[in-house]
Amino acid sequence: MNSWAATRKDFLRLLAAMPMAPLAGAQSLTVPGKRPMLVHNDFPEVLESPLEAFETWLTPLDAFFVRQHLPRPKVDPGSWKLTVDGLVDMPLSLSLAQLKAMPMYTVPAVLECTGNGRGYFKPAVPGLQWKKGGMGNAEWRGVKLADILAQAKVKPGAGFVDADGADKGVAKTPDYIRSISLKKALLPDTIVALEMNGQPVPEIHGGPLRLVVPGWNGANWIKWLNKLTVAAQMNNGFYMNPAYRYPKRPVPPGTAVKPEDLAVLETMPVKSFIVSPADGYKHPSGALEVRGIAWAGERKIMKVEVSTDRGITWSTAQLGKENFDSSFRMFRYSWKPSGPGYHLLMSRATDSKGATQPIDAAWNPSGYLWNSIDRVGVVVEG
Ligand SMILES: Nc1nc2c(c(=O)[nH]1)N[C@H]1C(S)=C(S)[C@@H](COP(=O)(O)O)O[C@H]1N2
Ligand SMILES: [Mo]
Repeated sequence: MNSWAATRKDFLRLLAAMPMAPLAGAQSLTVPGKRPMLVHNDFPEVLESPLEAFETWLTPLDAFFVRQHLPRPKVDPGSWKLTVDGLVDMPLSLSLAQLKAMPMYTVPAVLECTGNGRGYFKPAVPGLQWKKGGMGNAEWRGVKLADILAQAKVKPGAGFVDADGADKGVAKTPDYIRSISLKKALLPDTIVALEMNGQPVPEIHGGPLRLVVPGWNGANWIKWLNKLTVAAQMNNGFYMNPAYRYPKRPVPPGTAVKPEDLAVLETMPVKSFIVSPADGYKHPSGALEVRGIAWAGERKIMKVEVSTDRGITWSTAQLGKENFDSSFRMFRYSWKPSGPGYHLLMSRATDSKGATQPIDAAWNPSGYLWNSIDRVGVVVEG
């Protein structure tokens, strides 16, 4: 519909407006292949999932969130190549057909934007004002990155794999490249995905090829993957430094942090959401089922508790049967309201390392890793 020149002009206008002001309530918009989403930007697309997307263990593709820094590249699966170079004995250039001929693995995993929940930090942090829906759980299928690296024969001294997608830098926004440690790259769940929930990875989610880095922040999950470079040192481009860094020690809310006091982010924290009832729900009377989801970076969920008395007492919720590292765990709790009026429902998850959610996530200058205990208000009418 738009010519490139027109869309590029929009993009430059958007860049000029950065850092973005908090949206006074994102609007709904229909994008091809998507149900109405909360729109933070229409170009490049930044779309947040509505809460009902989390009623199921796998997040439906038409409701899965989207986050792009740059305009989407042109994609031609027939001529797609994934090159592997750098500290390797056998540089590779693999077609999709060659990748499909390799052993394929299925990995369920949560993809979560590092800034998911940024909109809840006080004082407010500039940037996309994500609420709860900057994440989703999908079943990814593809080739182990370890198998590709084994073919390329990594040389001694390698420590990192730089991943680059086909999207290119525009104006002052640099090319989007991320480095992951060779240790993470070689884990069996780190895959180069061709499928998402049983379909070819949709273009908007990085099809035909995207990196899946379970438990690590979404920034690492490179879309339209076409280049891997094995290196001794971590890439030091804009998206590794200063972007996606977190204070080495807690800082007073609202303060600046020196670059040398920031460290690269890797795993995501333990987190839970009440999906139903929705905040503001009016309940006629009687028992009410509280349902939600929990997940915990690279770990499993061991326990979810619900409080209906503002955190004074906590009851254990029933956990769903799907129980994998780095994936959603559903929970449910049958609540018998003590009487009519306004009630606050809270959820708190605990992971397989014993980590649990804080009352208030630590403020940080980029608004990353928001994982406060969830709270939803309900009015019981009778
Ligand atoms: N090539 C490329 N990969 C990318 C990005 C990008 O802008 N370009 N954004 C990253 C970020 S910050 C996130 S949160 C996820 C979002 O993936 P999704 O749009 O499929 O939900 O993709 C990551 N991979
Ligand atoms: Mo992100």
